[in-house]
Amino acid sequence: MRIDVVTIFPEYLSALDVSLIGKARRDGLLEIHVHDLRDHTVDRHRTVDDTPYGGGAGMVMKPEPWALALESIAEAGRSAGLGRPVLLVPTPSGELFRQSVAQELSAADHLVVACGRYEGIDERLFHWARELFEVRLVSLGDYVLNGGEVAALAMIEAIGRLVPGVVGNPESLVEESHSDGLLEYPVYTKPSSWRGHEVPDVLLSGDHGRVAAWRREQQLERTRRRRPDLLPDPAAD
Ligand code: 6GU
Repeated sequence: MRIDVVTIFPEYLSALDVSLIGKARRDGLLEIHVHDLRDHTVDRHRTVDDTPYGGGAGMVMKPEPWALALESIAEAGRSAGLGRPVLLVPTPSGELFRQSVAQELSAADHLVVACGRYEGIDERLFHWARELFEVRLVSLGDYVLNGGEVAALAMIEAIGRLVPGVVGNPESLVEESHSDGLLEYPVYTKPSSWRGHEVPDVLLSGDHGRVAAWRREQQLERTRRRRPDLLPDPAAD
């Protein structure tokens, strides 16, 4: 998978050099390019923002530097024989980025992430971009970050780890929170007694059937307590 990230803070994305995603890049499983949006400005001050029409607080990102950056990236993908790219736009006004979205996006061969700052990007950019990209505006949740960079890191990690080969043991992708719509069961390691806290007996029993049933119960109980919104609505028929 090829991933291009466009930002005015390229150094923010240096986290993509380390850990699992860093290794996947070195192994050639993920090809990640980070671009400075200001390299696609044409004025002496390398301006990327301006005041909003209609008034209001803050600044809006100008569409033209984005169009120039995205055109050159789309062309690079086309030259490399990649399919229609997905333009992923982290924004608190997007659809919720959930595991199912990560799953869908992990099947793409070219992902382009547009990290906005300030009050956002001129809306016309997204309409223009539909010609070249499948456009998806996505939010991490109901809170506000200063820009798309931290969200982009989270999304790239969630998507990248689903690309075959990136996670060494594919079994670890099956038994984890959200993979089956429920939260993960609690986990324990040695020692079995630690500072007066014990590992549940069933996990020491060696009875795989009982362990599996207990874990399922724990998943349902945790989800009911912490995230009832994930369970089917009992009021629905
Ligand atoms: Cl994707 N972007 C920003 N700026 N803030 C957010 C977010 C995204 N998701 C939650 N808050």
